[in-house]
Amino acid sequence: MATADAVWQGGLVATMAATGAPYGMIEDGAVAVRGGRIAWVGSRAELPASFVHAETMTHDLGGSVLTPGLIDCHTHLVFAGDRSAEFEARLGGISYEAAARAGHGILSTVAATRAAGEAELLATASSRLARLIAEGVTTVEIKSGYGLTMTHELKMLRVARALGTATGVRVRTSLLAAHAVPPEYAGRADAYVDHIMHVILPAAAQAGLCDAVDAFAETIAFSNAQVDRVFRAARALGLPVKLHADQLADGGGAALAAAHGALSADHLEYTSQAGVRAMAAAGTVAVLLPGAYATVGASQPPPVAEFRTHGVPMAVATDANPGSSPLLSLLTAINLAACLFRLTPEEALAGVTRHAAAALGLTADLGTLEVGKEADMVVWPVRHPRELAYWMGGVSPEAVIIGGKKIGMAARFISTMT
Ligand code: DI6
Ligand code: FE
Repeated sequence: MATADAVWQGGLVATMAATGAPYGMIEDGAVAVRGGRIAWVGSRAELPASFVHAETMTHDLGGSVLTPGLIDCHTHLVFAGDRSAEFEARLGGISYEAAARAGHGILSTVAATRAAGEAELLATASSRLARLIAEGVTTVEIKSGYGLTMTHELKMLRVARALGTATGVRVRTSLLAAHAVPPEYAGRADAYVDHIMHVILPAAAQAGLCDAVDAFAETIAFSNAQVDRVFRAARALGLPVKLHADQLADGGGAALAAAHGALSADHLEYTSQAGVRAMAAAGTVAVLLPGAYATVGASQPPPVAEFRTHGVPMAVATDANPGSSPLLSLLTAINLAACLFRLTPEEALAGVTRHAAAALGLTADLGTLEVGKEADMVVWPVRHPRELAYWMGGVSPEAVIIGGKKIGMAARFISTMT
């Protein structure tokens, strides 16, 4: 049996694996890491002595909680401009849809993002990403969708990739060219969809810049028939799809996503029973976005009880974006999911670990602390994992580990380093 590079032990290990134990929990657990992956996980008393040699770095958790790295599976982190005035106006009574129709909304961010250079976008998105990382996020999905031309969509996706290189965080990109009809195609949505299918999508795929294709199915955005065309083109290129669905009304978006075998359908406040059933049959993950729900002042929560009944996995994400969800805290997202959508703290934490990995198609490598997976882990200064959904702000990791390497570190861990 080979030696471990590092062992983390002496705390509560919340593996988040579906073992039957709450949180997949192991009291006084140990995780052995080799070559950036998890080589062994279990009760500390049972850790085979053969794993620990003179070169093995041993970290004492000191009673803290170890979880998988958090995964934010739905963000729009790359954008320019500021929509705080629109926020103020909406609080004054204008609806999100009315603001969008009046040309504020998404299109105002499109204008600012087109005008911004790559360096500016990288700088502003880096500081947003830093705030997610500071709360234990080790994998983040980032969408395009504020460029809406080939040049500007590819620019956004390059910035998203560069964020991964610059920070060491795992970044998955989604092409969201079907986010809004750009001004130059006003009244000609189908012609813009043709342009996505024949120009933007093939260019993004060819450049290896997108890991998935997303769309916004809504009356203020694209019809189901238009989304269907985009998704067919995506799948013809071998790209998985996902959908912003049923956020403002039941448009049958969940069923449309399921019909395409989508990785996820996101928002889902108005999803019908038929939509839930279709998602269950297709294995499509429900991504719940309580930041958007709260910010747009929605009143109908997503059908959480139906998702439970039908076994649809629920993920939770920030939807970080300048309009409907200016939320840069994944821990706040899980608190909101618990308070507003009545997820249990365990469901909420599974929503940013195991099920978020599934929403990105990364189950084989991420989302739980199990042998063979990447050693992406977070040490938390709490006594029980339920506290991660309980506190409203203020919890910071003691250490963040990506692929076995520490990227954030409290003093007591630094002192154990050789
Ligand atoms: N759903 C959202 O919540 C965001 N986009 C989307 O499709 C909103 C984006 C924005 O308002 O800028
Ligand atoms: Fe979104």
